[in-house]
Amino acid sequence: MKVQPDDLLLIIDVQNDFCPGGALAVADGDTVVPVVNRLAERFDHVALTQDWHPAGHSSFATSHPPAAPFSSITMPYGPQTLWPDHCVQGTSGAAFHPQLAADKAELVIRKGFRAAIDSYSAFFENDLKTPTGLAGYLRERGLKRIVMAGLATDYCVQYSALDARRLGFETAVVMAGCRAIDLAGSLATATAAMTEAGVVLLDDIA
Ligand code: VGL
Ligand code: ZN
Repeated sequence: MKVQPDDLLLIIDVQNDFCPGGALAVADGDTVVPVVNRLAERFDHVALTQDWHPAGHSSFATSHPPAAPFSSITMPYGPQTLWPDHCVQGTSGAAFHPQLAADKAELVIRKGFRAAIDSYSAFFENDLKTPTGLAGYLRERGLKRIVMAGLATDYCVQYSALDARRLGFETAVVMAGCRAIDLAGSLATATAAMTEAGVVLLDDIA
């Protein structure tokens, strides 16, 4: 893939809580940092997402005793996996990885800040209809193609990529810059769903 001036690199949730030692650590999550930093040098437009939950968020298992982390419940908007408390607003776990080249980003989209609803996608919350504003930003700025990388492949990256396709954006995911949570085969399901939706899965961008 040749990077064009009106492409956006969207770096998903490269935050301390998704890296080793964090509250919802993704295996080798920190290894995406040098990859996404290298990608960021190639793009004229870079945006970041930041998972940003209030304490006591409804996606936390601790809000639904005695439910265990990684179990699933039904919320008014559908099934919801329950997570360990993570990315609580203002905590060091919610901060970007210290080596992430965040300065170049022209936009930071925070998501999951409504107590009653989770948000995996950079575009819509998990009710699939409350928008974050990212699509409007992209349209107003004339950015038509989105290249994504970050954490986690099978959750926030996947849902962001599927929504981007649904909204009509050309969408690619750079797999070298992603790592997965992989709950019960969720990585294989995610890559199949993304391919089916027309998301281009790239190994890397040289
Ligand atoms: C994520 C689970 C809960 C992600 C965020 O960034 O993939 N996963 N919150
Ligand atoms: Zn979250």
